[in-house]
Amino acid sequence: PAPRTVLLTGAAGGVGTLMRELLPGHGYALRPLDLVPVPGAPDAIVADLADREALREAVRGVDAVVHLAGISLEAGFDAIVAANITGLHHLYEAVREEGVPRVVFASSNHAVGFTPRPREGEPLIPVDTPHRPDTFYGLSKAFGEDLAQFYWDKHGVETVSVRIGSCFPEPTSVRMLSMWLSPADCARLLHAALTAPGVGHTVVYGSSANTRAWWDLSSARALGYEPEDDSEKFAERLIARKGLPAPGSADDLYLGGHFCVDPPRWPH
Ligand code: 15L
Repeated sequence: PAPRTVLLTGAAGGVGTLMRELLPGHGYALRPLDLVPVPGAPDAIVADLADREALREAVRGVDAVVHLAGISLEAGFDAIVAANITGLHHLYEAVREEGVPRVVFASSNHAVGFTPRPREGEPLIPVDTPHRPDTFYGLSKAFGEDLAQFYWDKHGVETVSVRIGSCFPEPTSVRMLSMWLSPADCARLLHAALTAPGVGHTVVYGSSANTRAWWDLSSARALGYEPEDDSEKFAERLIARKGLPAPGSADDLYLGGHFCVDPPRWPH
C-alpha cells in the first residue's frame, strides 16, 4: 500500500512550505515538524534535530519521512555539523528504532557542485559522478548520502536521496534555468520517491524537464517520476534582465555556481 502518513521535517522552510501545499494532493497526510512554529499549522511539532527523544516521538507510526530540515545554505562548519550531520544521525536513529521503512532525504546539487557543467553537445552529468562538494553545506549533503547508504546496507532503512537543484516558484538566475525544480514537479518527484518499490538507497537528481538541463534524470524517471515543467518559458525574460553569466565565473563553470565562491551566510 502507498505510504499515507509522512513526517515532513523542515516544514516551515522554503521547500517545506511548498510541499505542505502540494503533497496532500498526492494523497498524503502530513505531520509537519520544524525548529520554529509552522505558519498555518498549529499542530506542527516544534523540535530541534538535537532532541533525540522528540525525533523518536515524531517518527512514531509514520509510513515515511521526507527530511528537508537542516541548514540549507553555506554556514560555519560547527553549525553545519550540528544540524546536517549530528542532526541527520539523530533522525536516522529515530527511524531505525521506530521501524520506519523509508526516508526521502533532501540532498543537493551542492554535493557535486564543483563538477564542471556540461557544454553544448557534452553528455549530461550522471548520478554516479564523484562527490565534489562546493561548501561545508555541500559536504554535509555528500555525507548525508553516505549515511543513507549505510543505514540501508546495515539496517535496511530505505532512502531516496534527491539532489535538489533549485526549487522555487520561478527560476531567478540564468543558472537556475538548468537547475530549476518546479514546486509541482518536486511534489511529483517526492511522490515517486515515496512509492517506488525496492529503492534500497537510490540517488536521483531533482529538476524539471528543463531544455537547458545539465544532469541526467534517468534514475529519477526509473522511480516513476515524470516531470511536466520546463524553465525555458522564463529564459528570454531572465536573460534579458540578468545577462548570461560572465565567461569563467563560477556560475558559468560549475554545477554549484556561486556556492563555489560564497562565504558562509547563515544565520542571516
Ligand atoms: C540549495 O541547496 C539551497 O538550499 C537553495 O537555497 C538554492 O540556493 C539551491 O541550492 C541552488 O543551488 O539554487
